[in-house]
Amino acid sequence: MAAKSHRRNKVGSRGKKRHPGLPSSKTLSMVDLFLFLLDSRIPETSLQIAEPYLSKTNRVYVLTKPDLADPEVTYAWLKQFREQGAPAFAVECNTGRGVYELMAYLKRQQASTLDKSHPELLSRPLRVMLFGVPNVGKSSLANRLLGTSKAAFGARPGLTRGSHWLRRGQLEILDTPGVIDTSQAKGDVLYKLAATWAVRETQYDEEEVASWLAKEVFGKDDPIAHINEFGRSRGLLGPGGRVDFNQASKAFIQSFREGKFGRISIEAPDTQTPHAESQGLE
Ligand SMILES: Nc1nc2c(ncn2[C@@H]2O[C@H](COP(=O)(O)OP(=O)(O)OP(=O)(O)O)[C@@H](O)[C@H]2O)c(=O)[nH]1
Ligand SMILES: [Mg+2]
Repeated sequence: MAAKSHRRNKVGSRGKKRHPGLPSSKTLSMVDLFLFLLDSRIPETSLQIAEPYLSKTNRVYVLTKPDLADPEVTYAWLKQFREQGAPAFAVECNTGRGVYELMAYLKRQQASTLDKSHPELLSRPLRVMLFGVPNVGKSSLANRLLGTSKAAFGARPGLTRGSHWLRRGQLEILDTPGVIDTSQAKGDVLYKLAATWAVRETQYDEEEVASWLAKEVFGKDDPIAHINEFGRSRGLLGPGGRVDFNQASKAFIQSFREGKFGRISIEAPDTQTPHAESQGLE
């Protein structure tokens, strides 16, 4: 009995961790391909934190929100994944850029579901599961691939509550909630997840995250002074005309999230060094 319930706690292969919000193992056994969504700004962290949940087989990487990341760094990530033998795509769900390439790949995979011994029978739909940290763009990708707006999406993490199958033609998509446990994330991992809004506001301290961004991503020696200057430029003043540091920190993070400082990759493959100055952000 214990062994059986243990088996239910695996995703896609043996020994993987399972969150209670994930689809049942029966549903998972129906999935042909796992689309593993990684935020283009932090692919390494998105991957590391989700890795314990998902099998290495039948995995396709999708770098999301590439419009917010340095295009050269995103290209380098795609190259690295492909050199490691994993199919990888960058898809901008807001505009649909890159969705054609992913769709063409899925169509080729779908064609291979044709039963070779009975070619007179129609091939069955391809079943694809979307998986990734909260707010990475899973529901937006489901909508793009299916040409609908059936999957609810929004700016805050934790919007999708349960797993849902959505279908159009020969494609079935399982949209999942962001079930990866981020509650244990600390230090740089937490700051990166917070900066890209993969965790809720209650999980981090805005002032710490903004200071980390200013220091580690923008290379500022005096991050506090930098955020104060930013706050002053935005008129975020408190009593006595002093900068409201908390409001300034929140606005600084939000500006980063919206790409107002430019297209910034926080993480790059080993061969690349992301640096705000080199991306013309100053
Ligand atoms: N800039 C940018 N924003 C995007 C892109 N794709 C999705 N978003 C935005 O990212 C936010 C999260 O999108 P969702 O599709 O709800 O993300 P999710 O992974 O389903 O989120 P949960 O269900 O909460 O885990 C929304 O505000 C989307 O508009 C993109 O390519 N570029
Ligand atoms: Mg969602």
